[in-house]
Amino acid sequence: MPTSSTLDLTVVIPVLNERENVAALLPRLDVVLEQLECASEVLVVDGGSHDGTAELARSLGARVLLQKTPGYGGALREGFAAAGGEYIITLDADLSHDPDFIAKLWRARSRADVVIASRYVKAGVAYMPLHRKLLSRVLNRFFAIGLGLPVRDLSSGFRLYRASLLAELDARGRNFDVLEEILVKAYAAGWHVVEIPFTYYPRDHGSSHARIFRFGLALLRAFARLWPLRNSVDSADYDERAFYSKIPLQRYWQRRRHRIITNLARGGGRTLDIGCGSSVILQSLNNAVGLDVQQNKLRYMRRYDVPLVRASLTALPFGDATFDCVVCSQVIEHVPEDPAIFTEFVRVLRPGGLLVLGTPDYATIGWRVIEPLYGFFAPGGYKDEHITHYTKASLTARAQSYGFELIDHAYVLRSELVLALRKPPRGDAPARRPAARRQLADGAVNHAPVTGVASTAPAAGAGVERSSG
Ligand SMILES: Nc1nc2c(ncn2[C@@H]2O[C@H](COP(=O)(O)OP(=O)(O)OP(=O)(O)O)[C@@H](O)[C@H]2O)c(=O)[nH]1
Ligand SMILES: [Mg+2]
Repeated sequence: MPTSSTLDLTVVIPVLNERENVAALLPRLDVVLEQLECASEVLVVDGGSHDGTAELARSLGARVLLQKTPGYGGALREGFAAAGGEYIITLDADLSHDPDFIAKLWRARSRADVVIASRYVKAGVAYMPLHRKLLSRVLNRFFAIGLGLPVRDLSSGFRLYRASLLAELDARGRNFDVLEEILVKAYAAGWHVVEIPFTYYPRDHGSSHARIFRFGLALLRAFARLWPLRNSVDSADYDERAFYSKIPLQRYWQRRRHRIITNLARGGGRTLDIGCGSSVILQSLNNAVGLDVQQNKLRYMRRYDVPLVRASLTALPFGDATFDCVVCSQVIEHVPEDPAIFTEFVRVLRPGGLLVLGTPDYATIGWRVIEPLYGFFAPGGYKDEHITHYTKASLTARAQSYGFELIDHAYVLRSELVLALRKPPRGDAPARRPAARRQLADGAVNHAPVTGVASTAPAAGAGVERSSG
């Protein structure tokens, strides 16, 4: 695990019989790093070279690590674990990765958590033998489309990482497939990935370590391993991807819900979106704060410059009457029934404020048909996570008992219900407002800043707040 240290940058170079290339690379690297004017180190990870690469690298001033586990993946993992820099740059030793490009990667570090030197974005170029290039392009497109990753060059090993990200990523791939794995896991955790154009040349000396057939098989296996993770509801950008889904029903469902909720809430003043996930709804509400218990989803949403807070819906870190509107969609069915939920809705809304509340209606034929289908096609998915079941009648009655007035309602495909509820104008005290819960809500359980992502843990009793569909 990277140590928190005084170094700004570690350059990790996996090597296997690269003596001639290392002799040319390391002196050039020294010049580049000198110009960066940061505290840096060069870490060469040797995979058992028998041409004296390790000795030469050491004599040229690099820190050399003798690799214990096999393969390029093992080399990266061991290099990451031993690196002392706040940032890590990985590059190949064979001069395909021009060390001068490091200055561009370094400059781009403020734009993202992972920066890829990319051959396949506009202005990127790859000079490679035709068959290698074809294979590389096909595999890259296959992975990008199959895994829904908005990255053109997934297999580029020339990258900059924020070291803290790698520490929690747990990459396991043995060989070059580790590169795709890191990206899938980075997206799942909500980190921001960008590509900058780069020109790639074939290796200067020595022979390739990429065994095309074996490499292809390992990649296919990696694809099968990564697919469930990429498509899990826990992946940070799940909700946003669902909005652009290629599955017509999922796309329709997401968009219909978006339309209903934003139509009800737009222009509604200061808004709190509870359980925002990475949903486009938060984006569309232009005066909204996003709140969720899942750190990775909030991390993903940082790129949109929207105020974000990590907290539980049973202990909202806001003062009384802070919001004109509260949106809470696809949340309450995921958490146990708790009086604190409505108490908190009432508390943070101003008198006369609007609550837009969405959940599946278990009294509808639509939902009773759709949910078992979900359960069949996605065992262990949403069906098992919907632990509290509401109907229009039960939810309306609950809201009314807290003083809300039902002013409108709509359905997504006659199954998912959205209620528009008005808090009484004079802020009458709700009938069932337990004193103990009030204390929890006001008691600084999760008082997080409104901007940026707070790192506080979810409050006791916090549920998993996420969107399905
Ligand atoms: N430590 C270590 N380094 C490796 C291993 N396999 C490859 N490398 C290094 O990883 C980098 C990338 O490997 P390459 O052989 O260049 O792979 P490639 O770029 O796909 O193929 P060519 O450039 O066409 O040879 C080089 O610096 C290699 O020396 C390994 O098992 N252990
Ligand atoms: Mg190479």
